[in-house]
Amino acid sequence: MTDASPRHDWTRAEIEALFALPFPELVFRAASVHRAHFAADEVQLSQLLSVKTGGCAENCGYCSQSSHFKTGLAASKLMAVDDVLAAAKRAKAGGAQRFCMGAAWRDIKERDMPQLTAMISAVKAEGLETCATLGMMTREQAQALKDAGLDYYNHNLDTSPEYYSSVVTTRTYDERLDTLAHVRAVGMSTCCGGIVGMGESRADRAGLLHALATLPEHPDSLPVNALVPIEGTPLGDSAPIDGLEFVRTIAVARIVCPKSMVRLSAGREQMSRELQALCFLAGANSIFIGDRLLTTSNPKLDNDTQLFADLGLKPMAAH
Ligand code: SAM
Ligand code: DTB
Ligand code: SF4
Repeated sequence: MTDASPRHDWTRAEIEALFALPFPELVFRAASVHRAHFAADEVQLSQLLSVKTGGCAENCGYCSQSSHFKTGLAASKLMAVDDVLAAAKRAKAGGAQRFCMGAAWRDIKERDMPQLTAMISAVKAEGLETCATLGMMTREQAQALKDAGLDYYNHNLDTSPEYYSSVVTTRTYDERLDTLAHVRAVGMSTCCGGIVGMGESRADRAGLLHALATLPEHPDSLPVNALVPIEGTPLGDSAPIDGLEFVRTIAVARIVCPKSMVRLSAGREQMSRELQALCFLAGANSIFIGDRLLTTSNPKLDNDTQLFADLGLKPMAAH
């Protein structure tokens, strides 16, 4: 039987062995670990808003917002606080517990800090959990965002250390790890995961989960995104990941980071209800709701409400 206590000494060989288990055995083990730490019928609900879209200096090969690729996306400036607040109120009314503000930046510029801190404080005052994903930042900036009321910072490792430079060359894995260290140092919660379906191997998926499971603290939230192929990007023609392999990735994430909220993230619109149900069975216990992610679409709230009713799932109370 798989031990449900968190461990930080996972080896890659152990993680690869989990991936190689017979599918029913892997899902059974993940479902058992899930039940040791969570009510298996409860799902955490987050909602995204792109507060600054496009024109990004990084060259992430999956992203619609990189200025390196012609994706046809119009760039826009940082949104006004009132407009962000209005979107947060709509998200809360739709059932979101956590509101995540995303910006297409390589890193945070000091000149934007006053507007960011005002935005975070306003959303927090609405009674929502706050999350932001704004690129790299210094420890001082992390502290200022926390002081403004930021609960979570999303910063993904995206793939294995070895495959990383096949996807992005304008920053290093170590730079990602540095920002995550700043987030932990100021006592903020981390949201950190990756993307599958970028042409990586199963060994790379194991490598990503190994990197996450051997962090000094496991991510509080662990998003597993299925690549949404964007025309004009280097990964725009990628074939979709096999559904069963996606479920395996969720299941292994649940086992190696047993207390994390494992989020079934981007790519849900392209998945059948049955595939999503398998993901919940394999230990996913968080999703994005609302009909938009950052620049791409997400299932309509009515469809998710119906899915939850049909599966007997309910929203998790905010932490
Ligand atoms: N610019 C910041 C950064 O990269 O950290 C924050 C925003 S960025 C869009 C947040 C995350 O979204 C990325 O790390 C990546 O994991 C995910 N993402 C972006 N484009 C995606 C796509 N086309 N399909 C799946 N996930 C994607
Ligand atoms: C995460 O891991 N996935 C979210 C959130 N963190 C910021 C973003 C998904 C973006 C999907 C592509 C888009 O809509 O642009
Ligand atoms: Fe910029 Fe983030 Fe997109 Fe990379 S993923 S290009 S850093 S917005």
